[in-house]
Amino acid sequence: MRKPSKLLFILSCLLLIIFGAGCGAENEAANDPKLLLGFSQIGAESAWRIGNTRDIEEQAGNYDVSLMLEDANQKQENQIAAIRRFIAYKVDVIAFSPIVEDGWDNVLLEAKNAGIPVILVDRDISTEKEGLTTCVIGADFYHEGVMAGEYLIRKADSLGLSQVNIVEITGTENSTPMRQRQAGFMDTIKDDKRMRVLESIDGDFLKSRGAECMRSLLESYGDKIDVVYSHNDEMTLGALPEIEKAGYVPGSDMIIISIDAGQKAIDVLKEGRINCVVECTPKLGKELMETALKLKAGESVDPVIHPDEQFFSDEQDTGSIPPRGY
Ligand code: GYE
Repeated sequence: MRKPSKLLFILSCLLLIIFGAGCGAENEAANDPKLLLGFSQIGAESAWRIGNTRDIEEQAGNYDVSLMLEDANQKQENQIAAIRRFIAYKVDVIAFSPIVEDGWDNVLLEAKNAGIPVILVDRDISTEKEGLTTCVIGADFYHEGVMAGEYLIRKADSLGLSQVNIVEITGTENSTPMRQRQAGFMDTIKDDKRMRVLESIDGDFLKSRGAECMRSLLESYGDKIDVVYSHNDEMTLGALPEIEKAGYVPGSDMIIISIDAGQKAIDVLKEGRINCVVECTPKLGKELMETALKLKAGESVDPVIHPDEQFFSDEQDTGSIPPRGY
């Protein structure tokens, strides 16, 4: 009696070890994400940015990517500190949206020395050094500026204007969208003799700054202003009430051109108080996850990935524009 029960005990232990270990491995696989991604977001300055963060979180879930998300509260030093934490944590891939273009060399060299690939999301950097980043996933901001300029030329033609006085409210100084949206627009209108830029003023992509800038532009130029070209919806939405308070009707007394095409600006376009909104999609999460997974697998990736973008304007039936989702 004693021998068989001991044998049974040993057999049960063996079975437990074999199956137990098997189950453990399965559980581990189920809980083990495919990749650990550190992402430093700029902040929450606009509907665009909030939509971008939401999309990245959703897509991380869809692709089984474990996301370490850090919000830099609009400060470059916070982004640099976040990247250092990602390096210390030994994430598989680092991604970040650089608030400005300069000043990243040191921290990116640290990431490179740690062997962690870096993806730029939304905005680009400027550097003399080779191989600090793998790719940039973001809009073609130059083309957005071109679309805004081309719209203005068509609008001036259709209204038969002989002189067009423009004020420009720009995004964060030294950021890629600010530089490129300005360059694309200016290059497009520069040979048109009717166009004159009265002033470009820094609105930092913020609604409150958009209002302040517009107040100061109205004080300086008043009814000389024919066109307000604003680098994002938030600043445009800040500027519009100021224009109205000063007694002008935006959309007819002044041509209003904006960028982003979030839902609020599209609603105002439908009311006729904005004339043109160039699209900039915040939905970069899918490309980000796919690119990060490729990098982890040691595959090569495209150095520049631009989403397709369009524009919306009073030249079309604005009633049929579908919901924007941000
Ligand atoms: O247009 C603006 C945001 O970098 C494209 O940043 C982005 C810009 C966007 O705050 O609304």
